[in-house]
Amino acid sequence: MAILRGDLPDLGKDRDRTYRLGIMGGTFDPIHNGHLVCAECAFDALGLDMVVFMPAGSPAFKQDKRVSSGEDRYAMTLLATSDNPHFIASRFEVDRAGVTYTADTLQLLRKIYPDNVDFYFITGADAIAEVVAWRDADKVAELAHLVGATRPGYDLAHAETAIERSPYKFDVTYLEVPALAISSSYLRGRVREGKSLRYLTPDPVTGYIHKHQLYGARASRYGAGEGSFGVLAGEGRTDGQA
Ligand code: DND
Repeated sequence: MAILRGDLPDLGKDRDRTYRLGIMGGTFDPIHNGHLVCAECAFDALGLDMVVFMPAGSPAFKQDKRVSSGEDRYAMTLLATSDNPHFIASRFEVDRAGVTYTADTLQLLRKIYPDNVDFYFITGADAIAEVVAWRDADKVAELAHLVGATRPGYDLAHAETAIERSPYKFDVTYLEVPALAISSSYLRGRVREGKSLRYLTPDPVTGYIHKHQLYGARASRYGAGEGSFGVLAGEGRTDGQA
């Protein structure tokens, strides 16, 4: 299989040091400030060199759900990350055929990067308990450190028990990020109801959603309107309502 370096950051050149590459995987339907804050906190706390945001091409756990196209999710991810010098949006998973498994991604990245580049897969702490059941979880444990972002006051017992009981040796760092009870489904619901997304996701993402009529949004003739950004609830495309 040909491996495209494409849009991945060029790390590992200085053989006298170790590099830390953060990987923020997600469906990102749409990407929001929770994802961005989570990645920024991981960047700071773990001394990462870069964080690559990778929208999943065909998300493994969402085969029975409707998800916006990879192109739309990638475009929104690109818009959301474009003003941060240590964030990069990558097409690495979007361009891969078939169901997107994280273990496959990590194995391909391991072939691309020299061994002085370590991988830190960033995820919400809620998802840590599920990682043990991911396809080829042993490979995930072997190839990446995990970063589990928690909210203040979040009970880690479920995640810790799952990791302890796993036959594979996961290296997990838990990281408290500011309370952000934001989710992609919450944003989609707001769009359908004609409500503002301001302060929940970067404005260019909101603009993209309305321009491309995602999640039931309908662009007005003159673009975004005040507050509701010109959305009419319940109209327009229906994809991405998973
Ligand atoms: P999601 O569908 O949960 O992404 O997928 C997360 C990653 O797991 C993707 O890279 C998937 O390919 C991978 N995965 C999932 C299932 C199975 C397998 C792999 C497999 O290989 O078998 P979302 O867009 O919903 O969220 C992206 C990330 O952001 C998640 O880690 C989520 O927990 C986290 N997140 C937040 N973190 C902090 N504050 C918030 C958050 N909302 C979501 N408010």
